[in-house]
Amino acid sequence: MENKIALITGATSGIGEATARLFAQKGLKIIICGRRKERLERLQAELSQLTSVHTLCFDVSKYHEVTESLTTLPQEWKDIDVLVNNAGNAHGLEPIHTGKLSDWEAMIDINVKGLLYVSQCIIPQMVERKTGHIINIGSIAGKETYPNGNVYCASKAAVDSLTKGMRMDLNPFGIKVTQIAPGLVETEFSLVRFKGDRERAKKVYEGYQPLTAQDIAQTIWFVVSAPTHVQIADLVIFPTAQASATIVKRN
Ligand code: NDP
Ligand code: 8X3
Repeated sequence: MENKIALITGATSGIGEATARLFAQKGLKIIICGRRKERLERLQAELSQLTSVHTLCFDVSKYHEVTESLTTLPQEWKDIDVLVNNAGNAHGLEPIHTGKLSDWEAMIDINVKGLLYVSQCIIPQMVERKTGHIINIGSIAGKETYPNGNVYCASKAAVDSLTKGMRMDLNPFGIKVTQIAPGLVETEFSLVRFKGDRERAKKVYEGYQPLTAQDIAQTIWFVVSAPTHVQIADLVIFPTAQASATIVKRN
């Protein structure tokens, strides 16, 4: 894997940041993306000690920002071997009849359309080179709908479905496509979902040991470093305390 190029969306926190750190330690060249420029620059400064790091500051839900950023990559960064479609969040946790339109639009625009926009820019060179690996970060929410999860669950069900479709369409070109579907991972995820309410976010992870972003990064590395003939299609990962989208054993 050394010297391969990986592009990670949502590398400014949580799972994406942990993946960027681990890939850098393993010697991959990395393109780290996100909207928070100062975080990207800080991470670049740190990880440049280990590997080559390129930053791209754009919003995945803005088609023109995505295409502008990805079509103007310097020549030496264009041949992306590994794409980690990780950027995404939940916005709100409300019953369907009180859900906010702006939250619904954010989740569909970021989690679904954003993943498509980025993929559309990167897949053609993989097809041309007949190589590549796409890792889509789905969620248990895409496999089991839970109360008040409605639109977030639907957006992740779309990721589940798109992953299968990508694997079929890219099969003739030897491109691997993997979905990783975690359960509860303690990151900034709940802070974003609850719009900065730290107390409410903290409660999500109380009374049991949640997964960490590093746990998921290790899983992504396992998937990416599998032998060429091995394609891990779909992985669900829970903390030991979790049995389904809604069953969590808390002390
Ligand atoms: P974080 O909130 O810690 O990270 C989310 C990342 O996505 C940030 O780097 C953020 O960067 C980026 N992002 C969000 N919106 C946009 C946007 N419009 N454009 C570009 N980048 C964006 O959460 P996680 O690390 O937990 O989430 C990563 C992925 O994992 C998401 O797809 C999430 O749905 C999924 N997931 C999370 C689980 C959990 O329990 N935490 C479980 C299952 C799946 P910035 O704000 O700088 O743009
Ligand atoms: C994040 C996990 O259970 O909060 O996708 O939806 S959950």
